[in-house]
Formats: sequence, C-alpha cells, structure tokens
Amino acid sequence: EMDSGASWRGVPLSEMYGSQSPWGSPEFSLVSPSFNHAVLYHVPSDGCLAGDKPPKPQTGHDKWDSEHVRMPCSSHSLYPVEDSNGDSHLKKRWEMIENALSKPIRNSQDLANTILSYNTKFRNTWKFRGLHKLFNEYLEEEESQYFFDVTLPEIAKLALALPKLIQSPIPLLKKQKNRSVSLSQQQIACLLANAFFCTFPRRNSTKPTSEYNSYPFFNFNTYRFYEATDSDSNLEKLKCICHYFRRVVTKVPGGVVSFSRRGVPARGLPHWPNSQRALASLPLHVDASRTIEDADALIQVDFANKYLGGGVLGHGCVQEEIRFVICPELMVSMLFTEVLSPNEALMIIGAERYSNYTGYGHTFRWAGDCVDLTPFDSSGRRRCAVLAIDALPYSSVIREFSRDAITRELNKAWVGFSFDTDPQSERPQYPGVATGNWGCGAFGGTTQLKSLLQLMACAQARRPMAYFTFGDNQLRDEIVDMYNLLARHNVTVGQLYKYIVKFSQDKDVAVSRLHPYLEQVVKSGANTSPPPTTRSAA
Ligand code: AR6
Repeated sequence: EMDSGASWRGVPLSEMYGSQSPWGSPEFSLVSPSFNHAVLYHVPSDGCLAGDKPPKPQTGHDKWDSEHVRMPCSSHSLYPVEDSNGDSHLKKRWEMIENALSKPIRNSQDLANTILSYNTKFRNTWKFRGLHKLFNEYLEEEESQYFFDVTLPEIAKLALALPKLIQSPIPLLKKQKNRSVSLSQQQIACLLANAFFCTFPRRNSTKPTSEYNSYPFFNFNTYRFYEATDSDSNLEKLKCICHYFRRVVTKVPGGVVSFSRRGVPARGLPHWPNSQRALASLPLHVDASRTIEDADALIQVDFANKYLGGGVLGHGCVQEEIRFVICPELMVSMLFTEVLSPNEALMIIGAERYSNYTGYGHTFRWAGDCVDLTPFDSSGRRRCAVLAIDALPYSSVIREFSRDAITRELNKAWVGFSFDTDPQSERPQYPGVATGNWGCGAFGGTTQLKSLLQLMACAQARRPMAYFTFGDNQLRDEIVDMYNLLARHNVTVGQLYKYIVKFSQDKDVAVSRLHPYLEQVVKSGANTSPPPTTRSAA
C-alpha cells in the first residue's frame, strides 16, 4: 500500500473518511432551528437547501440586550454628536452610517473619513496608515482604482442592506452554553462588510471594563488592522479580505454556515488514567508535505486562540490567521463567540475558501483566487468542517509537561474531536481529524507530546487521525514509529497517560526527550500480549 516516494506514511487518506471517496463519509447533524440553534434564514419545510441560491432571511425583532449581538442598525444604537453650539446630543447611529456610506468614497482618505464620521472618538488615534499604504503604494494603481470604483461601492451597499438581510436577533455564543448559530453566506458577507466599515456598536473599546471584553475584536480597526505598515504580511491579509469582497459582491454565494459551541462539564470528561481504549485502534495517516486546509472532508483543526481569530485583525499571520483570511466567513465567529474555556471548542461547518496563498508568517502572500469545489451537504453547507481548539501558550516545558497541563490539553482536544459522535457506539466515527503541530508554533509547545496527546484524544473520540507535520519528515517518521510501537504492545490511552505523567516526574523534561523514554518504558512493560483490535500503521 505504501509508496516510499510519497510524502505520507501510515494508511492512505481514504481510510480517514470511512470510504474511498471523501464525500462518501457521513454528514454532520443537519441544521434544524431549535431553542439552542438560532437559524437566521428561512429553512424550507423539508429542511433541505442546495446551496445554489441565498435563502431568505428569517423574520424577527431586534433585541438590544446582553444575550444578543448589538446590531449597528438597531434603533437603540445612539451616538453623541456635537452641534454647532458645542452641545452634545444623541443621534441614531445607523442614520449617521447610512449617510456616510451613501456618499462617494474615492480613495483611502475618504474611506478613513467615512469610518471616523461615526467613530469620532477615534479621530486622534486611528490613522489608517496601513490602509493608505495598501492603496497608495502597495497595490498597482489600477487595482486601487478598481477597488474604489467598483468593489467599494458594492461593499457599502452590502453593509447598508443589514436591516433587510438580518431581521432576527443573533444570540451570543456564551461560555458554558452549547448553542449554535447558522447564517447564510450572504448574511455573513453583510456582517463582514459592516466590520470592514467598523460599524458595530460597543466593539471598539479595548478597555478591560468594556461590555465585549470577553469577546474577540470584530470591527476591523479595533485591533489596528488598518494601521500596521511594518510587515507586508498584514497588507497581504488585507488583500485576501478585499479579494473576498470582490468575489461576494460579484456573485452572492448561496450556501449557509453553522457555528456550534461545544462544552463538556467536568463530570462528562474522560477519566484519562482509566481509559481502556487501545491507542492504535484507529488508523493513522501522517504527511509531511500537505496542509490541513487541503485535507478535504476531514475535521480540520484550527490552532486557535481562546479569543477566536487570534491576531487576524492585528499582527498575527500563522495558522489560524491565515485560515481566517483565506476563508473570511470563519471571521464572523468573532462577532458572537465568547472566549473559550478549557472545556470548550467551536465547530464551524460550511465556510468557503476564496484565496490561495504562499509563504507563512512574514513571508505570507496572497496568491490569487481559489475556486472552492467542495460539495454541499443537505443543509446547504459546504462540506468543510473547521474545529477551533486553543492550546495553552507555554514559556517553559516544565509547565507544559505538568499533569494539569497534559490533562487540560487532552480534554480540550477531546471536547472538539468528539463533536457529533455517537456516545453509545464503539465503532470508528467518521470523518477523521486533520491536525498537526497544534500549540507548537506561536504557543511554544513540544511536537512529540502534542502529537501523542492528540492521538489519545482521537482514540478516545474514536476518530481516525491525519497528522500534517508541515515539512518535517523526521517528525513524520517518529510519529509513525511511536504509533507502531504502541500498537505492537497494545498500549491503552490510560497507560500512555500514566507513562507521560511519569516521564514528567522522573526526568528533567527540559533535556530529556519523550519518545526515547516511552520506547524504553513500553518495551520493558508488561503489555506484550498480541493486540486483538489494533492495526499497524505501516
Ligand atoms: N497545516 C499544517 N500545519 C501547519 C499549518 C497548516 N496550514 N500551518 C502551520 N502549521 P501556530 P499555535 C504547523 O503557531 O502554536 C495564532 O496567533 C507549523 O509547524 O499557528 O497553536 C492563534 O491565534 C506551526 O509552527 O499554532 C493563537 O494565538 C504549527 O503548526 C496562536 O497562534 C503551529 O502553528 C496559536 O499558536
């Protein structure tokens, strides 16, 4: 089965789907409105959508309260304005926005003035240096011209269509509540157009006392997205966003996207030391050259920040930020998802990819249009599942290898991986998980540990794992060797948990390596009985 010239080891990717074709794997639970699933568009009586034309907005009434997104077009949204006598009085902010966005915006200075006209508090702080650089220096003159002549007026129209496109309230996905929100791609485009123009009320403050302080930033400039000039990667991120708008104003996408928050209370979490599940009871695929976002039909892990999106609207340009700018619909999660707790994850099903890219970090570049051919499920969502789980940032390996930290990461991964699995079933659950060096880049974690923890969480959730080592052939081979060793000795999740904890107690983790230690412990261990249910990877 294995071609030694291929970049992958283990079993073929098709075994991750449970069938030969990626699209033969089972669908996730369909979208169905309920008390814990807000569906912002009209679902036809048979529950099915084809994704070929935008569904109609669901009707409803604005809710201006702490349970829902405060909308820019709400009649309750007021803003202080000074009259010619210097007296301040409150004006309807949406009227100010409508007024500003209805005027021609010919260049980046006009755009800056437009945004400031209803965000007057930021007159002295928002300089829009990045935006000016992008349109006046970085892009070709024709590209800039095209943007202001053709695309921008359409983005403004899209933003102003908000009261028409979103009529029912958007619930906030708050901590420790398992709730979902589904929106059409058209509605998402409209919300992103509003974020582009920074129209969301109460979302510009960066003070710890602000109402939305436990939410990510969403107005594009709150975290200085329009200010940065020091790194080209930031301008390239803006290019991705502009490209997205060019696409959606040219042809409105017809699908829908759902966002599901999943938390599991402490009593529902696995008791790791006792887990009897064989580690190698599910197939493993390890690839050094492909990337997570190209693993069609699998659950694609987003190496998230607990504030979703991380630095996407700031300086960051690693896995999560890149994913969010090539698939900007993911960004709308930042509007309503409260900071993730250790026992929580967010699953996003249906987002489309709009851009290609090259490079990574400071070498990141937009590389043109991407035509996403992913088919739709019966609910009208693209069959693309992105799972946001946030590792912990580590400044010391001693912390990372502590029992608490190991348990925390296992729980976090398992909560995500077990999304939509059948708790009664002992059978493998499809599709598998596509992941990689989670927590091992910006967050400074150790790949030998994190890959094993994710393997344990996958085994516990009964999902196969596809692991992408991001160019690291040595790590690929180490992971496969370790998997085969664990399979040969029929090591359980619980045993491995204890071995890892023991490693952190017995060894100086700053200098010792985990794999050689495990190899020695497993080989000298008592579990040499032939494994009845395990399979070898290579
Ligand atoms: N496919 C597979 N592997 C990848 C990919 C990809 N597309 N991109 C990167 N890697 P990192 P973290 C590998 O640093 O450490 C963000 O700001 C590559 O080896 O993005 O969990 C978030 O918002 C890389 O070094 O994840 C958080 O704040 C490694 O995965 C923070 O970073 C880790 O990628 C999370 O940091």
